[in-house]
Amino acid sequence: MPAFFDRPVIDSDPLIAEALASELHRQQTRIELIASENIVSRAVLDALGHPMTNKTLEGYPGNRFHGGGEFVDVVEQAVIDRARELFGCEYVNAQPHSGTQANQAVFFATVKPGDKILSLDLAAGGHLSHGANPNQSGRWFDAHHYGVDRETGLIDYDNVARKAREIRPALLITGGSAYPRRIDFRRMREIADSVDALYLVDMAHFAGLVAAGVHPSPLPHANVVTCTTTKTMRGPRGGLILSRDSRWAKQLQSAIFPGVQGSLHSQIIAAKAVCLGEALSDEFKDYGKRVVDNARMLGRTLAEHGIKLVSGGTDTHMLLLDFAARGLTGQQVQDRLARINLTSNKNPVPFDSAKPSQWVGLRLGVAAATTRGLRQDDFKLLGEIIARTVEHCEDDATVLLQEDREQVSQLCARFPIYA
Ligand code: DSN
Repeated sequence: MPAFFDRPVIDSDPLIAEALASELHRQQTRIELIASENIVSRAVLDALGHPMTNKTLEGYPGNRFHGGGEFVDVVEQAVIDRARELFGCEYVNAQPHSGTQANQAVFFATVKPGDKILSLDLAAGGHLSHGANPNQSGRWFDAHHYGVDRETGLIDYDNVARKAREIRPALLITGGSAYPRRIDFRRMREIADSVDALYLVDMAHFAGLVAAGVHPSPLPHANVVTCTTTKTMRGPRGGLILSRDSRWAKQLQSAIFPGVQGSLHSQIIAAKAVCLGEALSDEFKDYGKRVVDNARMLGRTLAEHGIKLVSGGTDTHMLLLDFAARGLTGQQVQDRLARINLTSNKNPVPFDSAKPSQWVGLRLGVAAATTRGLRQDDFKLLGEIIARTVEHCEDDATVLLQEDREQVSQLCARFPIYA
């Protein structure tokens, strides 16, 4: 057999092998606090690195354009069956390559170019693919946005209802990337119904919490739900479309293929099946509960140290910190945290500048570190470290940096990943 089939990347491509090894080391030695990230199981990695990646297939299980799909049919059907059980829904599409493509397919199935859509403003925590200007969705649709209340940081449902009456969108969207609170799905559906709009919930960030039973499910209320299998779901990169409303099944099937995608990513579908299998376990329920407890502890600790949290706290895995009153940018704090091996991302806060370099927010998420094993006491410690970092963001407090870096190293050593 040619060496090609068995030679590891370390022998065949040292540049890439070194980057892969460095990335693993980075993950092992830093605490990940980016809310859209998590740490997948060895079983998910096994599926991702499997020769199933060689298989090209279009269509759906039992009805493919190419031969040889019998084993991919098994894994795709497993995604469908497991997602149905987990989320209590009839319709599941396992194939979206990402959350954005899942949303794109929902648009393709339910609205026409030029139609009005109404979604959460990007700076208030929405998502690019919900009609933001630079995204295709912003170019193809007449996109309008609702925000949050300036004082509370919460969605003002009366304002959404007013906007919906004024605009009369074809599609009302909730969910996004940086809204840390629960959404009133029932109220949103009532608003959508009152103007004959369809209701789409993008639960990309909190899907794992819904799966674990620690967050209300949008499925009973939305016409269509999309999510990713990353983030709190703790699985591979990719998306899902879910619905209890079978009226949309046919359109959604053809919207993904051949509408917005071609061949499916077979090995990713296998990894999604593994992730959903894990999400059905008691261990996952416990993980979901710990995520919520840890996020609350981190929020409480930060607030006790005088850090302003948008909306005053969190109901999810995510916190949004606002440094406007301190005269700091999110980038400054992100850079300073990076120096003590905490990874985070700058983020706009509601009503923030349009320029990323001037954003005054920082988004934190606890899912990855919770998967790693950190518990509430550890998040209390992390909250104290983060508060101190913010306090000293502009000094050259080298001793503090060293102390904090050491504490983070100890946490990484206590909670190792990937032997
Ligand atoms: N929307 C981006 C985020 O939340 O970080 C990627 O999923």
